[in-house]
Amino acid sequence: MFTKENRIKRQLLTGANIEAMWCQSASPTIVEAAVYAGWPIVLIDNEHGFAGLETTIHLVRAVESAGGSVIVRVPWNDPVYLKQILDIGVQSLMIPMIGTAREAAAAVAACSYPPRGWRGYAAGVVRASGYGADPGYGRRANDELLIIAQIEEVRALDNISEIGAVDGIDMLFIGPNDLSGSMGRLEGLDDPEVITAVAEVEKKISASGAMLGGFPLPSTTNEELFGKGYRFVARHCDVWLFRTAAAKVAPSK
Ligand code: 3PY
Ligand code: MG
Repeated sequence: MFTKENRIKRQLLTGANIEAMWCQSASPTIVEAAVYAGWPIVLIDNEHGFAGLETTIHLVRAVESAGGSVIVRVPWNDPVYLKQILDIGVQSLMIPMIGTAREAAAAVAACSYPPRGWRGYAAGVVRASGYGADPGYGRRANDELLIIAQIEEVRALDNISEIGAVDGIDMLFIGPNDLSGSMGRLEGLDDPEVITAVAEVEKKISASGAMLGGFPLPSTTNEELFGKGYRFVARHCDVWLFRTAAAKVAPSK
């Protein structure tokens, strides 16, 4: 019988740290190749990547066919898009720009079947249940969710402990690019004030009870971040890897 457990959530709960490659390209071929190249987790970016819902389903199939798992960053904390992404079988979600506990709770409710939330129900026919092949999907779906809220605005900084305490929020992921922008220092990832702010956010998240994740500052290595208690780091991106590799062999260097 078809059953699908959230392998990424299991890994994190058993204490393993994870890394993922961002997918901006919307290319099923590239994400499939990434898994075969040793990236079992692909972070499909629907916020800044090109893929919408109908392409994302092909990206998910490509990653899964190679034996990998996906996290999808949705464009916004939008209950309509969240339920559609869940119905195509995505269990691990990253939601940008969460600034308050109320917004975090709304995200959890949008992703959860009643009584925890108000996700619309079509479990008998959606891809998430194997089009009905898994009659237990509706009962288990809430437990298999991994919800990652991004902390990336000044307005969130005083609310981190409340956001991290929201039932159903598993991880808080720092977005230093948007955080620097909201501080009036866009592209200032080397700015001492941005570096200090990120360090303060790291401390607050670690004290909140939620897991800590993030996109590294240029001055830090992934190993340093894991040493500081990060559980998830996503640094490399498919189109950047391709561009840098292509530039090395380009005829006009
Ligand atoms: C940010 O830095 O703003 C992010 O969202 C992570 O890429
Ligand atoms: Mg961001």
